[in-house]
This record gives sequence, C-alpha cells and structure tokens, in this order.
Amino acid sequence: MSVGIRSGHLSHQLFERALAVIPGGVNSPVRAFRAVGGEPFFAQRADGCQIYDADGQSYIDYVCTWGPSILGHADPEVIAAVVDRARMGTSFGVPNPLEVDLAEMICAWVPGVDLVRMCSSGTEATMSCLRLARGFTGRDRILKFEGCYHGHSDALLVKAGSGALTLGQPDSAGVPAAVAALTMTVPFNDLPAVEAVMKDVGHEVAAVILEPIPANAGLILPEPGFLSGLRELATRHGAVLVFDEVMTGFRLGKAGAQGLLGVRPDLSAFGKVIGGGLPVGAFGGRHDIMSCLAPAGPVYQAGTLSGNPLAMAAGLAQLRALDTRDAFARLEMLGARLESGVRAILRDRSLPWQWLRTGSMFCLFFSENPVRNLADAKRSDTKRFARFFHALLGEGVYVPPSQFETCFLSLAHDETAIDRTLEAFDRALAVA
Ligand code: KE4
Repeated sequence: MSVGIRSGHLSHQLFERALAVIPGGVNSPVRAFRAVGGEPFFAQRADGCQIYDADGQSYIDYVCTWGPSILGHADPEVIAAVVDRARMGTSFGVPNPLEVDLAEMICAWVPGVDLVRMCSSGTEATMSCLRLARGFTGRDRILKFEGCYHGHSDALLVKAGSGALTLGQPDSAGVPAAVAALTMTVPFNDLPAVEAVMKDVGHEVAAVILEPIPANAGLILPEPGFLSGLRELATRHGAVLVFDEVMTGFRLGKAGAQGLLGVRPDLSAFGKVIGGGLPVGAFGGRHDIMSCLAPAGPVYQAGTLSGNPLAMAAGLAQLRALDTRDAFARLEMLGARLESGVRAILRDRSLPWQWLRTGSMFCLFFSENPVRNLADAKRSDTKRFARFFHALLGEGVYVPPSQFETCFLSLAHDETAIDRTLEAFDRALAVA
C-alpha cells in the first residue's frame, strides 16, 4: 500500500527533479497536493478507473484528470481514434473535417448553441466569452460568483471587494487592479445580492458568468429559482448570461447542466469531456452574439491549435461513445450506488458531514451545516479532509487533493470498484 504523506520512492525522485526545473514541481498548482500536504505521486499510466503511479501502486481514480476521462482512462475507442488520426498528421493550420463534425455535434446536443468556436482550454473558452460579451454589449463590467472558478484569465482571477458593490480586487499577483475593478463578485445562491448589483449598475454589465453547478469550491447545488432568477435579471438588464460548463458540459447529460436544470444561457463555455483527455475548449451560443467573432465580426479570438485534428478525433470518439453506451443513465446508477453506500457508512459515524451529488459528480464536506456557497465550504473541517484524503490514498483510492474540488465517476467505475471504494471510505473515516 502507498505510504500516506510521502509518495513512493520513484515519485519522490521525480518530484525532486521536477522541483529543480518546474515552478512548484508541477504544471498546474492543484497537482502539488499543497491543500492536503505531502508530495504528489507521479502517474505512469492509467486504464479504466485505475491510475498507476511511478512505483507501480494503483488507485481507484475519482479525479478522472479533473473530468475529461468520463469513459475511463485509455478507452479503446478514444485511443484508436487518436492513433489512427495521428498517422494522417497532427496539425494542419487550415480547417479539417473533424472540426466541423464536432461543432455540428455540440450544436445538435446543446439547444441554444447556434454557433461554436473551438479553442484549447477552458480558460480560453471563458476568457473569450467575456471578450465576446463586452464586444456585443459595448459594456465593460463583469459579474461573477464567489467560489466559481473559470480558469486563470485576469478578469476572472478576482475576489469580492470589501463591500457588496465595491470594485473587485485581484485574486492573484500580477492581475492589475484596474482589470479586477471591472469584475464584481457576489455569493452564489444569493439572488438578492445579484438584484442589488444589477439595480445599481446593471446597465454597465456586459456578462454574468457562473458555473451553473459550482464544482470548484467542492460541489455546490443551485437552490430552486436561483438560475432562473439570474436568467430573468440578465435579460432585463441586457447582460449576456454565460454558463461555464467546462466541468458539467457533456457530463451531466448531452446538454450538460443547462439541459438538466432547464435554464438556457446566452453563451456557454465547454472543455474537458469534449477533448477526450486532449487539450480542447469551446464556447458557443446565440447566433447574434457568436457572429461578432472574427473573422465574421469585430471581436478578435484565435488559436494555432484550435480544432486540432487529434483533439477533435478524441472528443468525437468520446461523445459518440457517450451516446451509444447510454452513458448518462449508467453514470446516474453508479453515482446512486456510491451515494447509498457512503450515506449508510456516514450515518453510523458520529462526525459532521455534508454529502452532495449530481449525476457522476460528488463531494464530501466535513461540516455540521449545509454548504450553499463558498463561505459555508470554507467553514468545513479541511484538516479532517486532509487526513481523510491520505487515509483513502493509503487504501488505494484517489480523490481530488483538495476539499475545494469535486470527485468524478466514469463509465469504467463498475460495481466492484464502487464496493471496494466503500470499504476504503469506511476504513479511512475511522482514522480521519
Ligand atoms: P482549463 O484552462 O484548466 O482547461 O479550464 C479552466 C476551467 C474553467 N472552468 C471550470 C468550471 C473549471 O473547472 C476549469 C478547470 N478546472 C480545474 C479543476 N478544478 C482544472 C484542474 C487544474 O487547474 O489543474
């Protein structure tokens, strides 16, 4: 079994080498295990619901590379599509047929997406939605929600100012105060706070952007009427409503969270699942807004590898498999099986907990109180979470290395894997 806090010998050696040449030893901060302590393991390979570290230790994987591997790792159909396509060349710099195929599929699956543009990350997708909304409306202000993460573009690395309506403040070094000042932040699930902001400056707001089901503060569920209220307010004030479905898109159903919850945004950002594990982002929506995008219109956006044929091949193979394998019904069945087992285990234990799930996305907080926004999530016991994380890892189960992330199931998490996970949860909770 893997040693909890310290990674295996070869992962430790790799991390030492990485620290000498990569900032923090990782190419994306959350991978460094800073939130839970210890050192990250280095993945050598992954297959189905299992991921294998450099020392050969295997883990049942509930990170699923942060969402993309919804079929499971190294799905044969996805691998074959990428290998076959690679033999034809990896990038052309002129349009290729697969870009059209995937764009047609996205427009067919998500009502309200009339036009869609491919890019190479979720950050690009959300950043481009904001530029498009600003170009379309001629306005500058943005309204976002505490705890919603939309990638690392300057306008979205912003936290709430001191008062409800004061200017946003940078949430990262290097973000100019002048840029942050254009982004206002209010608590999720707080419609009166949104109404107050829109009443005051709604005529200056270009976009209201949110994760319809936030999954970057742990998992938070929108309360009844919240999303429909946002829809009505954005329409009333002429602001563009943007759903960031980089995580939820094509995971919670063919039309993502917007299809599940019945609220249609003006623009949507996508990523992760549509790339099948390769770098893909996309954004799309109303024809009149998307038509403002170069070269059709005056809002500039570009990308050397946007619509890359390998990434398109992986995304197409993954989406087609979701469609033919009745994926969403099975993911719901697997999620319900896991939830039923976890709740039974938790009911037998005298510790505070909040369990949240939607489809194949779930999260466990150690908290007495319901978690309805970021402030609630931050009041949870993150030290207990860190102990739980490492105890689970020692049991061969890998969940996201932070309380403020969400777990994912894939089609490869069969009943056996879930039952093994429940045994691991039971033992890990005993020591957390
Ligand atoms: P990327 O630029 O990382 O492809 O996507 C940014 C993004 C945008 N919107 C949402 C809702 C997201 O969850 C993300 C990225 N998610 C994180 C996980 N919390 C990716 C993991 C990481 O940063 O390494």
